[in-house]
Amino acid sequence: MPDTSSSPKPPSFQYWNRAMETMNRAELEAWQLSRLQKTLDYSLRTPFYKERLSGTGIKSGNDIRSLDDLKKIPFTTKHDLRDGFPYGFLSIPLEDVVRLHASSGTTGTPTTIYFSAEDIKRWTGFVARSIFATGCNKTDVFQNMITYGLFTGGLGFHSGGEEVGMLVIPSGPGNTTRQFRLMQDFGTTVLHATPSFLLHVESKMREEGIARESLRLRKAFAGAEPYSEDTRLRIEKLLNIDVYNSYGLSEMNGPGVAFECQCKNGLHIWEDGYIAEIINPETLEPVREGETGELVLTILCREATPILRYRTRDLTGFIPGPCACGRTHRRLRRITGRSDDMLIINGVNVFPSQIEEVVMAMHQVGNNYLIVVEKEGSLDRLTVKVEVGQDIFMDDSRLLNAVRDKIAKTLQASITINPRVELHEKGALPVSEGKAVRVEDKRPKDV
Ligand code: DLL
Repeated sequence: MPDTSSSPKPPSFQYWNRAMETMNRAELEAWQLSRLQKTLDYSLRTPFYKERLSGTGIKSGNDIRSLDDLKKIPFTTKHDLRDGFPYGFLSIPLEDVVRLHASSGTTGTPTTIYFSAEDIKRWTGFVARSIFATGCNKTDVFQNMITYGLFTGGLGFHSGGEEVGMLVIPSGPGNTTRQFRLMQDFGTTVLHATPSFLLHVESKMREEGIARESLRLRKAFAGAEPYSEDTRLRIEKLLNIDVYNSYGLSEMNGPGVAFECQCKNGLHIWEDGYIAEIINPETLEPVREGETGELVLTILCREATPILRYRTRDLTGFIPGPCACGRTHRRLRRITGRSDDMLIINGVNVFPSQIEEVVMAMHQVGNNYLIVVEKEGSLDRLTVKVEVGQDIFMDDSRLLNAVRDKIAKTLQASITINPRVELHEKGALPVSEGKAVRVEDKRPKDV
């Protein structure tokens, strides 16, 4: 149940579970240690960890005496999860499992996560807490425009929304005309989607002549893929709503791992459910506080599939200092991308997020873009395809040339590579209902 009793703070800083969300550091760490010990006990029942931990001297949770001992535990990778398919990470009898989620990734073998009934309850609690931290409550009408099914986004937010007491519309993604109809018929106040789908919704709204005033929208949760601060500001301005960054991954349940509160200054990682470390992906040593590195997570809130020190590949860092909302759980900076999504173009390292930062900050650019890398002879060729903004007409060639030039120059200043820039009409670039595919790397794989 939410705790809104005698709050000395403005009502916007409402807590779902005040005791857990504002615990002091010592209490939080004591909680983490005891949960870690339990999680280790569960993990030692899985075929995978039985073997992985065999050389470490860890025979039970009690062999971990302090959080510092965490470093005795080896990392777990996506590769390990795939190797353990289907039951290598299962720690309870199958008859006690009530649900599974899976992510297929690109290589085919899925990674599968199992949940007990208690696991589902705990996960739902974290999603409800996240939703509540953004100022939503039971009076909201919540349209969940993200994929349901094996993907965790749909059902995770669905249950969390119900737990908060919101009216949940399980619309799933796609069919924008139907989405607008639902928003109008039921007075939707809160949306959930990938940021790219929210941008698509906004373009379609204009195209279909839906008046913003005919909708009661006030907030949106956007996540499941990286996006820049400029993209957030663009969605907020165009749709006239508050957008909150939502981070999670299927290996750690799904959404509800880290979420922005109303201060919108970093994502609180729910440290009573997860231990977060940030490491240098090359040396595997912890980075200095505040530095960017790879996020490593240990789940503390799941018995059926314990996963220890999981290398997420996601790049972020801790934001030092307390948050004005009063929550004590540390904040992560916006996740800019993954250590494995870096492109090497003629020897220069380029993150797709650097390109997004540039193009989404330019008002001449519309809501969609695509990065294409190809071989031209022995060299790599980078093309950035962008949709033009609404105030630009495709028959004004002088203006188009000037816009193309400006984008190319600004990009070159940021990434030090001279890209080819192509301008496309609104709606001409591919749109995905789920996670956007922003990069097409067409170079032969063995080069
Ligand atoms: O995307 C879970 C989720 C559903 C999160 C709905 C938020 C909302 P996966 O499909 O396993 O799970 O993908 C997880 O997506 O490791 C990141 O690389 C990326 N990702 C997720 N949220 C964010 C975000 C879900 N807010 C992978 N910012 C993660 C940047 C994100 N990247």
